[in-house]
Amino acid sequence: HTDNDKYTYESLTETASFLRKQVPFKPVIGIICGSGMGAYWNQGCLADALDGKIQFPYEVIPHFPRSTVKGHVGELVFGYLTGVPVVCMKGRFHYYEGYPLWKCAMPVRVMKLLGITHLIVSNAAGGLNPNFKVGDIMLVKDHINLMGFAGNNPLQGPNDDRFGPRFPPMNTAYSKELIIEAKKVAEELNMQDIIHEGVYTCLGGPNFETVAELKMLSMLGADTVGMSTVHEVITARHCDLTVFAFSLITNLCITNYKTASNPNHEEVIDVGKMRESVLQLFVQNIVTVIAKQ
Ligand code: R1P
Repeated sequence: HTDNDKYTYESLTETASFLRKQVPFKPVIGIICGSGMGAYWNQGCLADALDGKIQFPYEVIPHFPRSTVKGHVGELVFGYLTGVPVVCMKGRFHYYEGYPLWKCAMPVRVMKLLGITHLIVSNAAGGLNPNFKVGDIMLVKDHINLMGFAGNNPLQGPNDDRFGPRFPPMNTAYSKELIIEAKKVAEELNMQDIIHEGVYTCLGGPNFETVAELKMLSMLGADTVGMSTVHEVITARHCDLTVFAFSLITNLCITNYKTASNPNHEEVIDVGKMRESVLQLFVQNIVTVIAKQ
């Protein structure tokens, strides 16, 4: 995984100028739509709801990886959300697809070069916290970079100071201010009963976790577990983007040996569909708040 020297500032600038030439406005917010935000089905993704859409399938964008998740429509979609110019990733790249972490996260740098100042990251995750129910939303206040513990990090390799510093801090990764604002938005939408705050952790996947692994994660203080987000957020903070992230709880983690039911990707999609409209409204209102700042 050392070919990240091909993804230099210059080559990502080429990607950004390819896009800039075809989009007549500058996005101010980037939104990563994962499994919880409709990225895995054709209709109902937040990206489809943008006004004045301009879409780029990932395969036409220079230097971009391609989505390999089944039924996954991989596109970068530019448009306006409640009048605010945004760029949405409809579908993301995962480590389990065979991409190294820096490549999974490279679209974040492209969005930065395009001019975004804020990144909204959504994911579908398993709920470890016993107070969480399926369909609840957890605002991410922190993460545990488990793959980082094992020496795997999207920022590995030569550092380019034009993106950010060699040793970026991560203790303030998730904007406290935006968490406060998101809670206000949730109250306005009468969603306060399904909103929590907590710690996300990412494993490499693609298999779901064993009982012993989930018990361990729970002991470590993780509230949700998934297979994304952490490397995107590290890359975003490295280049000084303000980050807001949330998990849609699509299944409850099984931490005993008596339960025979298996977690599966279908339930992840079903819960995403169930929360489709409310989550779109939630993100839309947060975008409005950010744009007013
Ligand atoms: C598993 O069902 C998929 O759902 C989550 C996991 O990371 C995995 O990709 O998706 P997102 O994190 O992309 O939302």
